[in-house]
Amino acid sequence: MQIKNKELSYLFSQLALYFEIQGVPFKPQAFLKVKETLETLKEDVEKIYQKEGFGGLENIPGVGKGIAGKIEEYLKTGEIQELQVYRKKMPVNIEELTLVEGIGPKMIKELWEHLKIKNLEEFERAAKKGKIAKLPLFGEKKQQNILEAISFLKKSQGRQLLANIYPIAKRYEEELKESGLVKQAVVVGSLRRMKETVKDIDILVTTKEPKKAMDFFVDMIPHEKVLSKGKTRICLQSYEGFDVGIRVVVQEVFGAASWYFTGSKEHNVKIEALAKKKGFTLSERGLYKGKTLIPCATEEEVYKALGMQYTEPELREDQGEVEAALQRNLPTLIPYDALKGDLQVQTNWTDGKHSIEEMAKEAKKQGLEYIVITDHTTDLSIARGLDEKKLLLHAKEIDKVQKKVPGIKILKGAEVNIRKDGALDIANEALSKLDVVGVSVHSYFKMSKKDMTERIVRAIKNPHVDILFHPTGRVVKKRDAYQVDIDKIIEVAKKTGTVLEVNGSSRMDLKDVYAAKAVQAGVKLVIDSDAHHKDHFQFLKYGIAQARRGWVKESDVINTLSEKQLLTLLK
Ligand code: DGT
Ligand code: ZN
Repeated sequence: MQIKNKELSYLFSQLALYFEIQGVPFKPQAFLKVKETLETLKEDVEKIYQKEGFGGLENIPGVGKGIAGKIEEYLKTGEIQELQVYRKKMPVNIEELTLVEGIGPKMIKELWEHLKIKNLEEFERAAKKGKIAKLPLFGEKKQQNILEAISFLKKSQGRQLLANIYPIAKRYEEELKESGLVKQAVVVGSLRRMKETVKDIDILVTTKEPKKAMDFFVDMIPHEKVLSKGKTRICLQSYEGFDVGIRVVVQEVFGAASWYFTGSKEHNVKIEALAKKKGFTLSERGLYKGKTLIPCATEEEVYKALGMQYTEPELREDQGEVEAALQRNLPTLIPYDALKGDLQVQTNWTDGKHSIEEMAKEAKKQGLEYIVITDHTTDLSIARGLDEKKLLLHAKEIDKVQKKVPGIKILKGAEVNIRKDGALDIANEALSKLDVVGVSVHSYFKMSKKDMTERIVRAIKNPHVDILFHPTGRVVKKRDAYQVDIDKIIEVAKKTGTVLEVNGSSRMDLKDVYAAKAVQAGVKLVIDSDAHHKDHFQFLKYGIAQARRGWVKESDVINTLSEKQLLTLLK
């Protein structure tokens, strides 16, 4: 990527935050749009400007006169004056503060105006002293929640959410391959295993021209600084704060090296011991019998030499996969292209960004055969949840859109709230008219384990309920799961034929190990994107990844079925 594009996209995200805080309408969205465009733009804005002038900038999608002016200003002066003014007036690390669960722009403004709070540390200190509770938008309970949220945030700092780092890593991998300088390039480490959070990006390449390839790499990656540099390895600290490294190896050891750097460490340790037992030594330097290198250009050859089945990266966590691979007993994991539908999609009827029609069209474009529109219901007032009457209008609208968008089936559903006592916020009569009913917890997260479990059990025993959405309520890097007896939920789901969701958005809930438990108990799963925006259908792959990490097969997942088969199977 191009460094100026990267810097500008960061500045526009900053502007968006400041404008949002000031309550300026529309502009924040426009700035965010440009930020996204710049992030993926192949050409360098600086070159565009040099070649085509101001008009060239205006030709970039989403860039009008005003924004083109800001880009020009930055290219000429290295600054955007308007942003400088904001930064002077309110020198707050807004990005950091918005990471705290439950904190929005208005609150950040209040924190600054009343207490001059600039960052997370000052926020935490003030909360500990009880100063936050006294602010109009806060209060005693909110202060307590903030302290918990901050402590949670601190624990996960330094790790990136898979969905945020995966596209970046894949782009680097692609650009390296396209450069013509490398023979092979593969992202390794926890990213390749598709772990829910990832510390760094590591890329392994084979090349005849290590020096050239590494220079290209340094040019390609917008970085703060070079952390380390050797003949075959270089590590940079990226603009976003995480490390990106590249390592060059020779063809004959690519199999062993990519195996080694993919990990996990626990998986590696076990395999290394096994190799030793069989008279080999295996490390990042290759597979050896005595002093003789056994050339392995692929990981398949490494596993084969050890008398094992090839083990998919998602399984390499020492969760029994080594033993299973020795017995040729590994499951065939659900493929990344296996989903035919998405059973959790929100629209602008509640808290989604786009209309039913826009979401349906996009889903079709993504190759899905059906989607279920599952807008929120009554109790979720921040999302303007639908009541029984509005659900009927919603259904009518779906019928109308269905006529306009052929080639994808739009099913009727809802994301129904489970109340404190386990009752639902929509009457059974109305539920019976929907194709798919999903339920979820959106309130009273802090109940005892026993009460929460009973609450959910009561809800899924309702004969109209098909799916329990995001069963443990966590949001990765934001919020821990609520206290719940997952084994009990699985047991009742099995009895009632309730499907459990693996949510591909930042919830990643069920998480890998729970998904494994569920399918072992014979419970069916659904993998959803939980899309609130057209771009969110891509989250399906992260959901599939978590399912694969939980040893899930295609036959365990109901949205691999055709629409007809699916509807027959549901309660
Ligand atoms: P991360 O970075 O925390 O998200 O997780 P990983 O798995 O990417 O860990 P990282 O980057 O520290 O190391 C990359 C791989 O290198 C790791 O997955 C396995 C391998 N590795 C690192 N340390 C050791 C070790 O002490 N023994 C063995 N056998 N392998 C190791
Ligand atoms: Zn790593």
